[in-house]
Amino acid sequence: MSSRIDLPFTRYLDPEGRLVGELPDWADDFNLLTQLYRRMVLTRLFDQKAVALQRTGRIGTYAPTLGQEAIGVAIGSLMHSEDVLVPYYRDTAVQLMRGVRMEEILLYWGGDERGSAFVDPAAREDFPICVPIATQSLHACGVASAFKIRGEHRVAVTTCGDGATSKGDFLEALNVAGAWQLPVVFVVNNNQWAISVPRRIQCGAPTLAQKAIGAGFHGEQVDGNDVIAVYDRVKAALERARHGKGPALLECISYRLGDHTTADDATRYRSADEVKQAWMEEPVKRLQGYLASHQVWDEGREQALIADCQRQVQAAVDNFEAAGIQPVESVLDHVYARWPAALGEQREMLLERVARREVQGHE
Ligand SMILES: Cc1ncc(C[n+]2csc(CCOP(=O)(O)OP(=O)(O)O)c2C)c(N)n1
Ligand SMILES: [Mg+2]
Repeated sequence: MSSRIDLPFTRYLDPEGRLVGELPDWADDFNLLTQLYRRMVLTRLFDQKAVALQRTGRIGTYAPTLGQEAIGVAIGSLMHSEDVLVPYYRDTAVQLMRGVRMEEILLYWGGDERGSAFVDPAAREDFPICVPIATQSLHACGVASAFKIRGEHRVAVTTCGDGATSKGDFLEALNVAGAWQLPVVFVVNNNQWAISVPRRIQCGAPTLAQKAIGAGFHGEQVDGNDVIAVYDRVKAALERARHGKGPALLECISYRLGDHTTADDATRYRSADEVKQAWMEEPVKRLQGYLASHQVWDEGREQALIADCQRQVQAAVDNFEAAGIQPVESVLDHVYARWPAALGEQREMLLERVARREVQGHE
C-alpha cells in the first residue's frame, strides 16, 4: 500500500529567481517584495554577527538561521501584532519581524533572562525561544484554545524543525489542534537535518505535511527558499485560522546551510557537494535575482542596504555589551509566575556558592 497522499507543493521562483508559475495578485507589489528582501538580508547579517560573537566568547551557543530567512521573514510579516508566536531556537528571522530587538536576541543567547522580556508591544505576549524539542507545539495549542474559548480572532503560530515532527509532543499537538479545530498554524522548517540525522531516515512518510491529514486538518508543502511561495501559503493559513476555519500545517522545504549550532561541525556528517548544491537554491539570491530582473534592485541598492544593516547590527551589539551582567540568581527569577517555596533552599545554596566564589556572581 502506498503512503503517498497528494498534497499541494507551492513554488513561484526557481533557484535563479525566474517565474515558474502565475503569481498571486498581492505579489505585484514590488515595495512589499523589496521590504521582504531587506529583512532577509538584515537577518543574514545579524546571524553572521551572532556567530562571530560566539566565536569570540561574547555569547554562548547560537543556532544559525542561515538558509531559512525566507520562512521566518514571511511568517513575521504576516502575523498581526495581537497574534502570538511560539517559536523554537532557529527563529531569529521571525523574532526580528515581530519587533524583538537584536540586542534581546543576543542577551538570550548570552544567558541573560532579559533577552526574553521583549520590549516591543507587538512581541510582548510572544513566547520565549523553546529549546526542548517540540514542547512548544503543545504550548501553542494551549494559547490557541484560550483564543477560541474567549472568541478572539487571534492565531497562535508555532514553528519547529523536521526532526521535531517525530516527537510525541508534536503529534499530540496536531491531534488536539484537529480535534478542537484550534486557530493554530504549525510551520515546519524542513531543513533536511536534525543535527546529524537526515530527513530520509527520520520518518517513513513521504511528506511531513501529511501528518496533518491524520489529525483531520489541512497540510501542504511549500518551497521554503521561495519567499513568495511561503508568504502566499502562510497568508492563506492565517486567514483560515483567524476566521474559525481550523488549523494548518505548512512544511517549508529548505536546507540548513550552517552548522546545527556553534557547538556543531556539520562537515563530520554531510558532504561538501550536498552543501554546495543547497547554496545554489538559497532564498536571498533567489529573490534578489527576481527583483533585479524587474529593475527594482541593483548593486548600488545592495551596497547601501548592507551598510545600513551593518550599522543596525553594530548598534545592537553596542547595546548588548552595555547591558551589563545580571546577578547569577536571576536565572531563577522568570521561570515561575509564583515562586515555589520548595525551591527556596536551592536558591539559598546558589547564593552561598556565589558568596564562597564557587560560582561567578555579579561583579
Ligand atoms: C527533548 C529534546 N531532545 C533532544 C534535544 C537535543 N536536540 C537539540 S536540536 C535537536 C535536533 C532538532 O532537529 P530539527 O527538529 O530538525 O530542527 P533544526 O535544529 O534542524 O532546525 C536535538 C535532538 C532537545 N533539545 N530536546
Ligand atoms: Mg532540521
